[in-house]
Amino acid sequence: MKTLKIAIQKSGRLNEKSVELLKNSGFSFDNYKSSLISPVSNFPLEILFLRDDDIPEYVRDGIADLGIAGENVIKESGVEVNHLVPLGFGKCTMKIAVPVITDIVSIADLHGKSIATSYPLILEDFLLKHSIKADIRTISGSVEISTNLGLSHAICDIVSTGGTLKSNGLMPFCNVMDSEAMLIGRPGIQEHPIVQEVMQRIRAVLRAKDNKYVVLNIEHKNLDSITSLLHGVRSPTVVPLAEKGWVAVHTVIPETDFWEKINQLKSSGAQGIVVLAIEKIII
Ligand code: PRT
Ligand code: ZN
Repeated sequence: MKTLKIAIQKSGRLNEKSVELLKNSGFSFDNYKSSLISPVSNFPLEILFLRDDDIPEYVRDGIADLGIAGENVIKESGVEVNHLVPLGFGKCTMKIAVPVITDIVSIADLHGKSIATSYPLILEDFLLKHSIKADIRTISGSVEISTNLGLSHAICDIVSTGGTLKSNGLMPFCNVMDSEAMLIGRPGIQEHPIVQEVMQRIRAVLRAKDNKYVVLNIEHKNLDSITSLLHGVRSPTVVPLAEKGWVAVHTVIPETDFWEKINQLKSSGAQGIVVLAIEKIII
């Protein structure tokens, strides 16, 4: 079978998590800092290590069949690629930020102002949607110091914790877009059997991450009230215990409302609750 290529960031914020995700998905490859391409030894796939900005174009042009990049980078590239699987890491928000002391208090106040950014296309699109005419100043890095240097009235940049804004005397003003790492593919490639397999494996790892495997003991007479609380992969597994009238229940609980569910289970008589991490969930 023909080997496909997946492009991931060579170094930077998305590199480690992309490598971890692919390795957890069962793809074995070497991750030497010097290599630009690494074959997967147990699957017809090759890993290309690139700058994140190049990934959407490489995927569109067919140099890579798949890629992992931030949605912000994909949108800014203006390239048409298919968004296949949101990957849940590299989460951030692109925001417009203004100096702590400013006369910009509403979006309309951005009219006629200058805004510095490394993401001119995303900003232009946002301003157009709000019918604002502003002067977009494209700069390639250290956007957050541009207001202090008198280069612009506001900035538009990626914010994660907000620490960088704060240390530069800026405050978030409005959200432009949310972003996370995304598995992308050239249009149509998702029908390819290798891509289907890659997506199935990645989804299995992501699903597992979002859930916990839970084993608990309960008196048989309380079983109905416990099972009504559980919406696991299917109905829970119930195993009799050596002690008469007692059973063990095995189930999967989503991370999102984990503690709420555990407390409800305890209130319904669950005892000896054991929680285990899951490696993969295949449905
Ligand atoms: O070398 P290469 O071109 O591949 O990488 P890069 O330097 O262009 O990108 P990199 O590695 O910094 O980020 C890769 C991707 O991670 C981005 O495109 C986003 O999708 C995502 N991401 C998630 C972030 C952040 N969080 C983030 N906090 N990208 C950048 N930042 C920067 C931001 O630009 C700002 O300078 O962190 C600063 C703000 O952080 P806080 O925590 O202080 O708010
Ligand atoms: Zn980059």
